[in-house]
Amino acid sequence: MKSSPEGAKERRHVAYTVPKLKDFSPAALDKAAERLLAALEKENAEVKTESDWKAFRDRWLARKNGILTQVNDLWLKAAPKDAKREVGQQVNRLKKTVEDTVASAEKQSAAPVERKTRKGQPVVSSPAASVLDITLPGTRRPLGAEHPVIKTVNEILAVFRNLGYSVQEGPEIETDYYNFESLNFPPNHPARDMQDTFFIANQESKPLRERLLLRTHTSPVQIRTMEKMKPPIRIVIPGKVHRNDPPDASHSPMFHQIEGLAVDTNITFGDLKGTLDHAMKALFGSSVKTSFRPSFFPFTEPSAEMMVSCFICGGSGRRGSDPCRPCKQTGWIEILGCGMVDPNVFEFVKDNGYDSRKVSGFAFGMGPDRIALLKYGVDDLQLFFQNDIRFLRQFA
Ligand code: 2U9
Repeated sequence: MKSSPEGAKERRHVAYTVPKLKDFSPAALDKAAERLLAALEKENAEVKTESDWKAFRDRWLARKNGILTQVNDLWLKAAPKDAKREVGQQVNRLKKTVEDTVASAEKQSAAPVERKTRKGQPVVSSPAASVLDITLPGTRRPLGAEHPVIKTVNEILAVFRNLGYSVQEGPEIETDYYNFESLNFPPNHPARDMQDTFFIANQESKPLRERLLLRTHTSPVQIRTMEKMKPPIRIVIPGKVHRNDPPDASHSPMFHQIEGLAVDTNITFGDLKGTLDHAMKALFGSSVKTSFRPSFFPFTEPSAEMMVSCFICGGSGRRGSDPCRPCKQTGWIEILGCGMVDPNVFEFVKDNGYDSRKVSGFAFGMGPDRIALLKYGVDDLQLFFQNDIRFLRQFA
């Protein structure tokens, strides 16, 4: 109720009063009810502040001389016997409407309560918030779930934690030194092209090894860890990595890796095979077999690729009468690359006890996105990164 003088002038000339009824016919009653409800709507719209609301409420609901009380007296009590029931129903309907209108008017009239946010800015909230109607349904916040790739990463990390490995992580934006040079990729060595990535701009003024890029593998974290921790170490390193590859069903400019490193006195290739064979049985079931075939990586010598017997077709290469697509009917799935740490790599951390005459180590690297594709029978890597809840919630 705007307390400005002109509002008063405007309301004064149209204030509604409850008329005495002479004609109690349904039509006359409807007419009278209509006029009353019109006045109610009009006055309700004028309720702006709390005090407006109080005046509005009292005018319509006051036990003594409120409009509803007058209606009771002038219409119901005054109605002849045969019209009592009809008038009674009409008056009850009006009563309900008036009470609901007054109640809801309170909500929009309530003056904003001055509440301070933690940062001290005023929070404008209506006291309606204070009279919380707990019967109202809450705003259901759908509980998210672990992303299938993260679920796979955590399953793999759990296997190595149980073997006494600690999880190390590091920066996605790396220097040329940690991502390439310290991992036996000399400056301008063609092997670098196998791991082309995204280079941070305007670095030309810096020495090459300090130039920043998006890491192409999590191996830099192993170097950073060996600079901090003396041998023996057993670490696994999960994380996002980047390659300058166009996205398709099996490639993405951003994907995940889990690498591992174990360095101690007299670590052998046998330790590598035993450790990975155990890990694969823990991950894919005790019946899976592992097989290693020679390979090459700049930071390991000798190097190998490790296959596991297909955990989808059991190694037969067939699923019933159909060919097993995940293992391309070979019965084997290539899971990771590995090898004995190249002594050249230890050169970069020899001051911290990594003397390749005294210690040796093995390392491995796998792509958990690809393992998740196989595990969940998904044939398009992009589905993992498009954030389509309809797809992702299947893995909840
Ligand atoms: C240090 C020493 C050795 C990490 C290794 C691999 C083999 C490997 C691939 C897995 C999936 C890359 O994303 S992928 O295609 N990685 O096959 N990674 S050995 O060797 C290291 C790392 C750090 C200090």
